[in-house]
Amino acid sequence: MTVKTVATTPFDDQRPGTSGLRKKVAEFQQPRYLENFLQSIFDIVGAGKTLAVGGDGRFHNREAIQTILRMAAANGVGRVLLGRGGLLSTPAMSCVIRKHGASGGIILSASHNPGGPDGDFGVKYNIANGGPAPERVTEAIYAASRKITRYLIADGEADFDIDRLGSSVFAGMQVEVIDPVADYAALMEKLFDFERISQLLSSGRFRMRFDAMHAITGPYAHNIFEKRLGAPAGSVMNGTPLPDFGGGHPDPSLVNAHDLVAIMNGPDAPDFGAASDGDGDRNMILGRQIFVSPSDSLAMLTANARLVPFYAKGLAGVARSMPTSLAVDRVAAALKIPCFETPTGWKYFGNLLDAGRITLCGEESFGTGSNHVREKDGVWAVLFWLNLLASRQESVEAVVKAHWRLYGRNYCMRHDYEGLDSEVANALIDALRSKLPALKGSAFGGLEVVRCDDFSYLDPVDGSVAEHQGIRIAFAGDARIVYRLSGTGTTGATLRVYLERYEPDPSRHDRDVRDELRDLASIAGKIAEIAQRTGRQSPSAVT
Ligand code: VG1
Ligand code: CO
Repeated sequence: MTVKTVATTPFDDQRPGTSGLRKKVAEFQQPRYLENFLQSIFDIVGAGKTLAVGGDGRFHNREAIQTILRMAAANGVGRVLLGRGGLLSTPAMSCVIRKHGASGGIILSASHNPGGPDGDFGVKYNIANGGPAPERVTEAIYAASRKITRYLIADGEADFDIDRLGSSVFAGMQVEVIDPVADYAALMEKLFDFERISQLLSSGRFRMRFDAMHAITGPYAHNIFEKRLGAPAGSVMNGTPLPDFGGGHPDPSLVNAHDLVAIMNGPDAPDFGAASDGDGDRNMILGRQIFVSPSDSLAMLTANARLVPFYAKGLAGVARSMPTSLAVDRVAAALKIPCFETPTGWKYFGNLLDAGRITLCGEESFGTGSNHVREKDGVWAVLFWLNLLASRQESVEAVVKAHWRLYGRNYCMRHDYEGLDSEVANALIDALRSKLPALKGSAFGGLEVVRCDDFSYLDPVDGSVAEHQGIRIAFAGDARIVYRLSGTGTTGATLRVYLERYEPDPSRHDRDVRDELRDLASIAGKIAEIAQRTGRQSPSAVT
């Protein structure tokens, strides 16, 4: 193998966001763009003995894998574990890194962002614990990308056959092509009561529908739900991964998973519905004519964890991202276990999981997970729900309503203002920040502000601090507004406004979320001057 040293100059926009570096496909296709970022990773984390590689199969995935293999070989990586076809879901990547003791992994994905030639692409580095690199690592990679002068690549090699299972040598480096599903499915069998779930799924009394949205979870869902657990063929829909996700938006929400939602709200609806996103780490849970909000789902999994074999001994603690509703806090208090509040993004859960301080964690953005891997995990969340439904022998609706009766209901909703001018969005947040101290004590529409701050997180494990993680405004009567800017978008800025209100009264648990939060939404608009500053009268997305 000959190593070629190619001279390059920096791109100044390679700072990883909430979850890796995400850009338009066309940006990643520019000469040297992907190479620069990969070299910056190798320069910071070193070659490592074993590197796991895989992606969600989106457009440009296969080409990028060839570049990674050539650069890994040139940078002295000992061995690569590659998902067949260049495929690995994000949670499966985490599982593979941990199981095989890899020093890290490179995930090619822009997750819930659309794919295809005009869509998005992304690269994320995970560390040896299987989780996303923490901020000090991503910042070091960014710093390296700012002063890069050369990259190393193996020269004169034909493309590697990524579709053939087995071990071979490529450019002097060992490459093992592995089944992307096998290790992950084996792990799931260890966590959940597969016998019980399979009795339910093959009983004929219970029907499920899983929408893989033409993204990475198709092969996982076919294998686990249909093949291993005996759900009838057809239980998995849109199960073939496509480079453009069939033209859809692989984001499991009520809006984007419209086909599934129509089925679950239809006349002969199945008992259980679920969907996952581009890279398989998100989940949406539905019952017949009922949607389980991700914040509620985290609370309900926490409350029912003892029904699942792997969690039968109880939970060490739980964590939620700051904008996630406080529903899980109430369950944690009842269970007398700690509940941590972290900044948005899975990388902040890693230390707590590694230190054994938490067992479950989640985000309002359709993400739930546990200490079984170090990523959020869509198929895992679906199995968790199936396990608890099989154990309780109740409908989703019955489980949800019983939970609300016991703990009260946290109505919650997120308003997104997408594609804003970045300067306008930054100025809006800056203005809010400068208002903060004075806001306390003032009242809006009869609601008094009792606390407000710019969220700063002190990691209790390593003492690191993450500042400016969102503006929080808490009102008397357990209502809350949170504002933050998205760190995953690729065009302009997205303002996220999170609204939440606690309702203890069971006679008020069946109301419409939008109605219940209408007043708070208008207060949120007023405080941040959203319409004046952005010219938008309403959000572009509501979840
Ligand atoms: C969004 C979500 C966040 C999630 C992140 C990655 O980030 O809000 O909760 O961790 O996406 O999810 P942001 O910065 O745009 O709000 V995934 O499934 O796209 O990796
Ligand atoms: Co994702």
